[in-house]
Amino acid sequence: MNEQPRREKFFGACPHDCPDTCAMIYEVQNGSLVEVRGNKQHPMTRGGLCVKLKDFADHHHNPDRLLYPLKRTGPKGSKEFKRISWEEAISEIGARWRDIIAKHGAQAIMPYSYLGNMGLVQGINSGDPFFNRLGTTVNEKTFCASGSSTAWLLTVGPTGAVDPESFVHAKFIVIWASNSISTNLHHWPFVLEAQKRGAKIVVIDAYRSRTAKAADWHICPKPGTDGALAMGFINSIIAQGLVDQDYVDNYTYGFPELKERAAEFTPEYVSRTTGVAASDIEKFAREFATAQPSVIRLGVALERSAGGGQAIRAACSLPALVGSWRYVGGGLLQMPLWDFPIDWVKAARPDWIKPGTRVVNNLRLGAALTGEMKLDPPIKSLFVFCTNPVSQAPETNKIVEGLQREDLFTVVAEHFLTDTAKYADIVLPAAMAGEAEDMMWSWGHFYLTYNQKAVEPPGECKPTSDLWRMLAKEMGFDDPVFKMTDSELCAEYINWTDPKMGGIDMEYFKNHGYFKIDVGPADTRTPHAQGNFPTPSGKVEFLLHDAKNFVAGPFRAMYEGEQSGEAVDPLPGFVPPRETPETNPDRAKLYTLNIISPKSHAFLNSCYANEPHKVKVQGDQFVMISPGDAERRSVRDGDPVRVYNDRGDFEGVARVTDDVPDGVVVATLGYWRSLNRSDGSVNCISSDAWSGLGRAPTFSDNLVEVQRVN
Ligand SMILES: Nc1nc2c(c(=O)[nH]1)N[C@H]1C(S)=C(S)[C@@H](COP(=O)(O)OP(=O)(O)OC[C@H]3O[C@@H](n4cnc5c(=O)[nH]c(N)nc54)[C@H](O)[C@@H]3O)O[C@H]1N2
Ligand SMILES: Nc1nc2c(c(=O)[nH]1)N[C@H]1C(S)=C(S)[C@@H](COP(=O)(O)OP(=O)(O)OC[C@H]3O[C@@H](n4cnc5c(=O)[nH]c(N)nc54)[C@H](O)[C@@H]3O)O[C@H]1N2
Ligand SMILES: [Mo]
Repeated sequence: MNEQPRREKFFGACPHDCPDTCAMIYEVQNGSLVEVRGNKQHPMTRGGLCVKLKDFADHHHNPDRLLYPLKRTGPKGSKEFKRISWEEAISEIGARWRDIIAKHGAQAIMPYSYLGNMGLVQGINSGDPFFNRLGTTVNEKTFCASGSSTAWLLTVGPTGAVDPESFVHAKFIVIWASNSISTNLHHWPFVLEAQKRGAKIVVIDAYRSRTAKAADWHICPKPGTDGALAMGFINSIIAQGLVDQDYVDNYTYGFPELKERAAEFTPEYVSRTTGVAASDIEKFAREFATAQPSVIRLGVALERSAGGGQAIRAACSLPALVGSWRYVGGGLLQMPLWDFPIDWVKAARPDWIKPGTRVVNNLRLGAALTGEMKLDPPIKSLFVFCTNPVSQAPETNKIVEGLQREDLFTVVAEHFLTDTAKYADIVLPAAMAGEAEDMMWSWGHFYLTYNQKAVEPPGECKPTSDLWRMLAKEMGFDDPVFKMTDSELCAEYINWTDPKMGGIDMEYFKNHGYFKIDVGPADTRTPHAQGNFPTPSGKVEFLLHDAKNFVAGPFRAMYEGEQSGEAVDPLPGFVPPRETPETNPDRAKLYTLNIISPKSHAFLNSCYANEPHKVKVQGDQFVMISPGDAERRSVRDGDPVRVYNDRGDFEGVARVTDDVPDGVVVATLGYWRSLNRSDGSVNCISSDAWSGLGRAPTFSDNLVEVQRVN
């Protein structure tokens, strides 16, 4: 009688910017998404969802969601909008752009996107074909892993390297600047399994994070000094006679030069620079070399200071030096992404960029919009999707100033009226993951994961892919890519004939939901036991073989020409952070504390930070400070504090704790400034300076001062 209609099930893929890319199941009843579960069949993500995703259906039903296109009626940032139709929205965008192009050229228009959605069809690069065809400014996207990737490519080339599932075989696991329990949760059981089998877990982190607390050994260098630490490890390995000379002779390039460089990094010097005891440096070197297989999981955060890239090159040299690559589970894990058979050229159409088109980096948005960069033509229109720069990009006060320009025509496609969307002239309501078909790659494992459309989007929300179809029509482009369906696009971007695809086709995804690309079995795989590194020399390049020729294959276009203007050091080494009491004493007279701003446990970047039940788990914006530093400022636990430097300020609640060393404060990322105390969040204080490699951000390289708010 009161029989419930049957629940339909669809395959899902978590769309978030996270290494885990969980396989999920959407459950639908009467056309409504009622539950989202992890897919238990999946060998890596195993049916568990994190604190962010465990009520993902509610996220879809959040009453604050944007449901209709909006047009601004009040001053910029006032949140005064009126509802308009999609036809009006698209034709207004078309009209404004035609006018801008006539007066200033298409480069006065700039897209701005990031990994709010990682999907090949709905995510970060989905707009590239359209904007490249239109001839806009190219937005260089180096928020994350660009410094790490540059260092990786220079040293070991585009290899997926160690399978995260092979970690169970490791005996010495180093998690370097990654808070895995919060940011890579589904890798943690593999680490624990290794520990159960006798492995030692070492976390190298600038404060006692959740993951550091769970480790066997926490090594705590001063922020941004990891380059010195890694070079110190190299020196100590050599000094203690622990080099695997056979591996080094056959599969590495430039050992004599590395040895000479490393000799400068005596235990005493490294200890003074990093704050890590000389005895710990020697002990680490000994154990890393002898407790084989040893493996390093490189966190993205390692790149976030002036010397980040150089530090990563040094860290990437360690396993080759001691021959870890010989063993199953030994070596390095950065991003398995490099092995994915995806046709990035088809997905992003870099071949449509006209020669001479200018590039504006996403970390310099404030400088670009305010005129500080003196762009000619200036940016007259900004099109933002899948990112929230007012929360996530550095020097946010400058960005807000730029977004308030009356002559800037800003369009934002979003789920919510974020700190960025509120400054838009036109807001476009975006579909969520369960509402659009997509194909997800991963930067934390070797699975491609298919996301089926489970339900219709609510209101008038549209998937991102529809934007490019509508805008292409409006601008008169009839290239085939703008007429393809989402299903066709999913299939289009995969190189099905690559042996790693194992001969499968789209039907396989429709029946199974995910596929592990064929890189060999995790229990026997040793990808670099005999070298075979995809570098110019085929070896691990301690010394650059040919700096101009460092990227093989399809990634060449992405990394060609290190554009920072600085020559690349032929060897790894230590570049000191820009902002510390030791390296910038004048600045340190005003601001004495190094701030680090890692990820929040219960938010995904700024996603979910507007949802009260997630803020309840995460806590209000807090500032962790050592007992000594707190006492010197008359700050007690729970006091409201202001954190400031010359770039801006934000407020939070003090957490006095010896989890942070003296001289360091920690404030996690993602809080919306409009929901925080005093309209500020952590990126108000961070610098838009690049680190040395890959134009990476320097979020861990900022001095601030903290004062109690009365
Ligand atoms: N819960 C949650 N998960 C996430 C995200 C999120 O916002 N929330 N974001 C996703 C994204 S985009 C990314 S890139 C990944 C990032 O994942 P992680 O690489 O884990 O990034 P973070 O949490 O920023 O930083 C990790 C650790 O590095 C430490 N650290 C910072 N600077 C330094 C330094 O100079 N030296 C050393 N040794 N340690 C340092 C921090 O204290 C922190 O504990 O996480 C993804 N997963
Ligand atoms: N201080 C400091 N700053 C940092 C970092 C740090 O560690 N410290 N980390 C940096 C890193 S690693 C990263 S990756 C960046 C991340 O920065 P962002 O990529 O800007 O991350 P989010 O805040 O998650 O913003 C994504 C936005 O996209 C929206 N969105 C999600 N899916 C879709 C969709 O399908 N369509 C549309 N139109 N919108 C969608 C979401 O609602 C959200 O508002 O932040 C960087 N900023
Ligand atoms: Mo990231």
